[in-house]
Amino acid sequence: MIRKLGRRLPWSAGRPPVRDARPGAGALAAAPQTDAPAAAGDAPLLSVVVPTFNEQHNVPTLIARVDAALAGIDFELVFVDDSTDETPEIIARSTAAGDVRLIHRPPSEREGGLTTAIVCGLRAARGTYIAAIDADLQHPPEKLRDLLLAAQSGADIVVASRYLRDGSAAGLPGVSRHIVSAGSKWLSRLLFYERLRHASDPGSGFFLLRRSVIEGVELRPVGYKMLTEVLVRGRWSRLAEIPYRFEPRLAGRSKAGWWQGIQYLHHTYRMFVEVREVARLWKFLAVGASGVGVNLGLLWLTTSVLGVAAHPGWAVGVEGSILSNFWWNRTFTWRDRRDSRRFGMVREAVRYHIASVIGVLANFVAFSAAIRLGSATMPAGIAGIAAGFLANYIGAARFVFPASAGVRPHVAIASAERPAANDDPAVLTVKECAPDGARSDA
Ligand SMILES: Nc1nc2c(ncn2[C@@H]2O[C@H](COP(=O)(O)OP(=O)(O)O)[C@@H](O)[C@H]2O)c(=O)[nH]1
Ligand SMILES: [Mg+2]
Repeated sequence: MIRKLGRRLPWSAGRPPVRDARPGAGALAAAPQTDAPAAAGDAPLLSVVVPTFNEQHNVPTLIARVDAALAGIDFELVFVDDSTDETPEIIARSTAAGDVRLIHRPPSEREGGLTTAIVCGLRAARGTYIAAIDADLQHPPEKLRDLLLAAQSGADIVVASRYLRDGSAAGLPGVSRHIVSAGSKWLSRLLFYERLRHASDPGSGFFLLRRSVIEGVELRPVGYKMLTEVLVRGRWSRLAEIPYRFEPRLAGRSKAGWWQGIQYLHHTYRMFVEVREVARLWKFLAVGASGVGVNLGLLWLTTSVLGVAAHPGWAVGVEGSILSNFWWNRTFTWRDRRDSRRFGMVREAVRYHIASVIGVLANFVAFSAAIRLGSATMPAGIAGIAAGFLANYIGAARFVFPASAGVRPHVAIASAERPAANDDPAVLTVKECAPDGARSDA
């Protein structure tokens, strides 16, 4: 099989030339590629994207094990490297059976670290299926074949999971990493339940997807959780999971630290705000909390400042909070489903009032039932609020903003175009790896 080793030539300054390992091949920076450029139909079945940051002692074993695991499969390895050690030179000397492509990012292009490296690799990958795997052998390459088979059997995304029976997270170094891993997993699943409820390990760095899942989808991850980004923003309907044992690092040190925790929170916030069709329940809850403030504020304003009587003041407070909640839910929680036809907003507002009345009735019924069953007043009040909230939410989701009224596409679409083909597909262009959301041509 033809081997190609590409690198971004503009990034080569200041580093020793990367050499092609084939007998007689010269330094790539000096000698142009002699391999025939891959034709459109020459794309491999599988691209394996490997982010590397100072992994010189792990890369030879990784390449050998990927090679053995994928014997007989048409694949390419795409390294996205930010190393300051000998990693790129070692990759260049590889003798893998699959194509090996290397993208070495200069310091000025490394913003975002690991996840932007993976996005870069995903965008550069040419395979029908694309996998991501760490270079430190914490992810056993032997599982790649199983992941591919699961995708070929119909799954859009296949996740290698530590949290299934027969899987294990034992290789995580230290108790704190176990706590952070489990905590972030549950927070993500709770927040983005629409997309993650079936994902046992949304923080896994080891996964495989059909390229259509991310094609035309703008990816804007921060930190380490690339899979969560793909699951939340990608276009997929079938998820498969395969258990695996997360091994200790073969060599070298982890680059993860407390900073990744901050980045995780930033990333979570970004997805919460930017992705329309997730976390609706929580957005609805946040809007409801703001409504309490509006209600009490108006009550105070009318009765204490303007001298209005208590009951009219109460009515203004309640109506003001209903209208404010309606506006926020229309603008934030269900903004992709709002009815933009003539009088659409009026229709929605009327329905929202009906849903609110039903919510109050549900509150009353639950409160009365709890009292009848012998409950004290406060727990009964809480039961009433819960029932009212639920009825309100279901009413808003099904009756005020039903799915059929959606007029926007399922996910945000940025640049759907891949950059124009390069003469030599083994040499990646700067554009090809510009971070999503930061493309000049987007
Ligand atoms: N290109 C690139 N790769 C990185 C970066 N940080 C980590 N990696 C790679 O991502 C993978 C996982 O990183 P690691 O430090 O092992 O994180 P851990 O497994 O969560 O402890 C390894 O292959 C690293 O070499 C980065 O900033 N840039
Ligand atoms: Mg690791």
